[in-house]
Amino acid sequence: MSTKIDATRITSLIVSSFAEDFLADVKLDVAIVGAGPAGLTAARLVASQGYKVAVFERNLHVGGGIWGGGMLFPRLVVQEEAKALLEEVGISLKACGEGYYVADSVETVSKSAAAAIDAGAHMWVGMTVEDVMIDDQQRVCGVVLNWGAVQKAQLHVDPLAVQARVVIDATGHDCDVLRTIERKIPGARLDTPTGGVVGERPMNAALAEAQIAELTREVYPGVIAAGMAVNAATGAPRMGPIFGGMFLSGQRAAQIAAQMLSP
Ligand code: 48F
Repeated sequence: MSTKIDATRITSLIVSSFAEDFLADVKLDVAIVGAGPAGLTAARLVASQGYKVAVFERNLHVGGGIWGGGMLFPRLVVQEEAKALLEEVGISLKACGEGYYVADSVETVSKSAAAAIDAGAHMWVGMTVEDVMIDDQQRVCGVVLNWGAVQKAQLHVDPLAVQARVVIDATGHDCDVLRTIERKIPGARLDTPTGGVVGERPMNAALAEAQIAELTREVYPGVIAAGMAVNAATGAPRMGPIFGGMFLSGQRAAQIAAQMLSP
């Protein structure tokens, strides 16, 4: 039997499928903001434990800073400590000696995203988290979403809210969720050296990679910071195109989220 193509049937399939899936995500265990290496790794590892996880990414594509590698050379370097996290999703690594490995950016994004989806995480692209929801104790209990295109066009459009027991700020250098909390919750104290967003320091790859998994933590009640977001929040240095720390931070964020969710 051949399919009879009907444009309005296509429209209704797109709208009804979107509505059905989005409504299923209005109450989540974990909302992950940002689909870079830290967010994708956290998504895979929390979803694989059976939790309901969604990733919200403001761009129409996932992968964050992986695509551009170092200065648009689409390659990334990882160190021995992170090797297993890439290999377990099938990413081929070229061993370069002294504990260095090189991965292809396109393969890394594709396989990291596919593995997160296969583990049960839902991906929402083109959606910006523009605010958080708080409860009466000022704990973050969800994210507030708008279309990335609405934000870019600066349209006056009210957002929609999604409840989450845990939010992971994996927004990279921006640490957008934490900056929103700092700006909008009077008296909010973040678990950082200053109680606020310190801002990332200049590059020190060795120090940044050594610290990042350890720094990954619940920075504000209900919010874990992971990846570059935790470095930016706590005043740690940037590391450039060595990415192992991002995967390790995503792994740590998933462990902390599971602890926060366990009864
Ligand atoms: O920047 P990104 O890849 O963050 P990461 O996982 O990894 C950092 C590395 O890529 C690189 C590095 C490695 O050494 O330093 O920079 O910490 O991914 C962050 C994602 O978050 C999205 C953004 O588009 C990107 O894809 N994002 C940022 N703010 C928002 C957001 C927001 N408010 N709502 C939704 N997505």
